[in-house]
Amino acid sequence: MGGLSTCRCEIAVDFFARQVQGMTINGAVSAWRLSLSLATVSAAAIVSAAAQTPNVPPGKGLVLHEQRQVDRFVVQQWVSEASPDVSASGLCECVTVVYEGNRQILNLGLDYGITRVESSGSDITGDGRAELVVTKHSGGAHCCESTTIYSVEGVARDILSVSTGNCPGELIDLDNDGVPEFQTCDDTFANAFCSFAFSPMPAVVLAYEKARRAYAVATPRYLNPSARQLAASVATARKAMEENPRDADTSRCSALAPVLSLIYGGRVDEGLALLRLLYRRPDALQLEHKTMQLVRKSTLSIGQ
Ligand SMILES: [Ca+2]
Repeated sequence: MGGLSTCRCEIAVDFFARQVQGMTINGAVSAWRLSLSLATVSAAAIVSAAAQTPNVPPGKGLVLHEQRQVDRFVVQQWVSEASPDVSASGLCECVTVVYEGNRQILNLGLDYGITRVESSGSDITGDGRAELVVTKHSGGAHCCESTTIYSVEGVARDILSVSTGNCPGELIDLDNDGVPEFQTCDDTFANAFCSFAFSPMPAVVLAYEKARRAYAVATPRYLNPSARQLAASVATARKAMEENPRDADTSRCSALAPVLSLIYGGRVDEGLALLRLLYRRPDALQLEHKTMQLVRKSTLSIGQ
């Protein structure tokens, strides 16, 4: 509840500041009078702010499961009356709605998985206000996660919307410029050339681009492997291939790990040259073609 009371006070202060702007204050107004006025206005504003968020089911047969404050928003989760169980991880048959004051800005629809709504913590778009981060997970050990980031300037507008399957994503400021990047991986190659556990999942970075007012894939700018990292990754691949000389699956996926780090880093030709060097089985050409097919198809690789 700490966040709730803090935010309400901000509303109160903002409200008070707006009142002051419209008045002529002479120098005789003392500090304690100001604090007293602020306290009085705060109390009034807290009551009105609390009454602002409507308590209206977003559909038939739904009951309110949880309401919480996220930054300047109120997030309500409504659960199906017919199937009211909510697991410890948050798995439920739920509809999540988001309010800013008395205005509903998002209805995330009916979801049978886990829906999380968080604040980006810092401003991404440059309007001085944090964004809303919505993560949906289907639940279970594998698959599927999606992340949408909304900038709320009047209406909610998505600045990132990405399905990452088995790959979790996180907002992290990789270049310390105050605007977080979105780091995830590409699970396009899961089960394509070997079992899931050994499948390469190249790291991917999406960065916010001011001109496009949206996130775009920017992996080469952030995760281009250094010569040292590449040498270590190639050594690991060679070792795995030597230890499993008869296992074609292991060979394919081991070789692809450093190869894909180059390709996703924007160095496609170098990546393919490395693949030809590392993997010399009869299906080498086939592997190369299928790999590039998957790379081109993926929305998380750079355009080929
Ligand atoms: Ca913003």
